[in-house]
Amino acid sequence: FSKEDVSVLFVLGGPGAGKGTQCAKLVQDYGFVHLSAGDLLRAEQNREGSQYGEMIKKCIRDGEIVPQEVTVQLLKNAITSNFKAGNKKFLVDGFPRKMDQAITFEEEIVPSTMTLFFDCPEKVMLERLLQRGKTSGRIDDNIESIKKRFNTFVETSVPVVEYFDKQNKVIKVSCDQPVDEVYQHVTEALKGKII
Ligand code: UP5
Ligand code: MG
Repeated sequence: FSKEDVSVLFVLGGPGAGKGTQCAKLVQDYGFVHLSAGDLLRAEQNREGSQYGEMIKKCIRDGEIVPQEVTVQLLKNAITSNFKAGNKKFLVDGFPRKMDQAITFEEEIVPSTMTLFFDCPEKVMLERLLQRGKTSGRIDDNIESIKKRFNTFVETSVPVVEYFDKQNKVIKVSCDQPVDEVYQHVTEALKGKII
């Protein structure tokens, strides 16, 4: 595909902010393809024969960012195969969360149209993650990992949001309300720009 053929909306926000939940709703109503970088990494971690399995597992458990080469390639493969199947509009969820990823993705794959940023108090995110951890089976939904994820978010990922904000490319939505209320704000904010 060429850069003109596809559009990408980055979806960012702290751990447990509700990125995946809101993306699922946008997929239903507006026909985006939802690509969660975390989901792609977990699938790669579990893929038989993957040379990256152990490394990904360790990074996820420790809330660290997997080296960009791995994640960018997974996203590129997913966009390419979805494009071949006729899809052109992508929600890239939980990526880029480090500056090097942002630059590589926009240079080598496609510049993002906008970034949808979910703003959420840490206390709310913590409650959501601990609640989800009771049943999620995610190796990073425990208090030790959650603290590390919050640190990485503040130190490494917030600067990426600021970088796009300086380009006037961030749509910020507060997500400390019930799912449907947040979604209403999301659709209002995206109307006329993206949807
Ligand atoms: N919930 C959601 N919205 C709610 C609402 N409005 N009111 C009440 N409850 C709400 O939601 C989390 C929980 O909250 C759910 O139980 C939900 O029902 C409830 P969810 O939609 O899953 O939130 P999300 O923001 O998607 O949280 P997630 O845990 O997926 O965020 P992370 O960013 O931490 O996880 P991700 O999978 O993106 O990344 C995991 C790890 O992968 C990273 O820590 C990192 O180690 C690695 N990674 C990389 O290395 N590189 C990358 O590029 C991406 C990931
Ligand atoms: Mg998610």
